[in-house]
Amino acid sequence: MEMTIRWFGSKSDSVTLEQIRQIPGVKGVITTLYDTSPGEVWAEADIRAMIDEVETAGLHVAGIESVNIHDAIKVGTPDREQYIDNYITTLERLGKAGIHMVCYNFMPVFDWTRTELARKRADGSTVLAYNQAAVDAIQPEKMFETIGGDSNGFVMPGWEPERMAHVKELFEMYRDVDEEKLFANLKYFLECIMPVCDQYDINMAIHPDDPAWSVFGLPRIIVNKENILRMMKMVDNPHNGVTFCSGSYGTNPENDLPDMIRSLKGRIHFAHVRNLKFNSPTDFEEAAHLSSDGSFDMYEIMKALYDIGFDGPIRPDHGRMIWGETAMPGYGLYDRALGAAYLNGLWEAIEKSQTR
Ligand SMILES: [Mn+2]
Repeated sequence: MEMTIRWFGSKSDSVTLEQIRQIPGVKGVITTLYDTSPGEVWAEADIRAMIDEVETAGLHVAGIESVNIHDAIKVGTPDREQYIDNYITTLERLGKAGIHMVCYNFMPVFDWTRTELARKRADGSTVLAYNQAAVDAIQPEKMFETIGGDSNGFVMPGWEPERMAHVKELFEMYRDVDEEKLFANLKYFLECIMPVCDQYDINMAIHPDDPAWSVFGLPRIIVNKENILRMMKMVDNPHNGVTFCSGSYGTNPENDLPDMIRSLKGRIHFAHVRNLKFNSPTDFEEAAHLSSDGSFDMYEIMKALYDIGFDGPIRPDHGRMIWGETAMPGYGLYDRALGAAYLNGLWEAIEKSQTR
């Protein structure tokens, strides 16, 4: 595996490349072009500039998170052809520039959903949290005010104001899309892009839906072992793979995370590893990465990744906000650096216990 950190670009991130470079064991960043909208073709010059900026700082771009999918593709409207062509052109340009991993998701309307961005924990740190009763009590369009209004002035990925201004229209677009339709549209999209992925050896890594169940009545399909294996089989190409995100699949305690990892040997192209603390089956908060701070056994998760021979980029995921830092919720420097160091430590111990 290769330890990486997500970076939101010099215009949007409070964390600098120089700081990332000083985290032990981190040589790669996961980034994207933040000025593009879903459906747009990425300009070659912009891709080059992004790579050059990262390389000038002594790091490299280990993958893209994300190249977002236009709603026309998810809904399956006639204009999806144009958007798929655009996506293929972007992949071709990324491949030519030496990028081999692209993360994306297939969630309708909302990306990840949380009900609090700064829940205070006993140690004074703040974390993102989710409470089902709070989601049930809120109108979908009000959700944006919760997420957008409490983010320390940062624009949260997936919750861009331009997008949320159209939330009612988006719901209307998805009115006739059920789970089967969403699966069919995902299959159609993947079959169209696999040739360019084969040509440039680009690993597509679908991010699970977060939380891993339907919210606001919208269909969600990338939620459990059964569905993800169905997706792997329906387009049975090694370039059709997954981002294994422990914090997203783990929102459903019925998901056995190490077992899921083992069932996806050869198809995990990217890993997000973090811990959650469940206060009840319908209320959880993000914890420190350390196993004992939350509900997951992080050793077993890393061991499963080791056992399947995982060699892609991995990153600590959302961190707590600690030590007085002001940053995008979940994406401060300090706790993610602690997470990277901890995951590197687990990996070294697992590796040495296997080979000595
Ligand atoms: Mn994730």
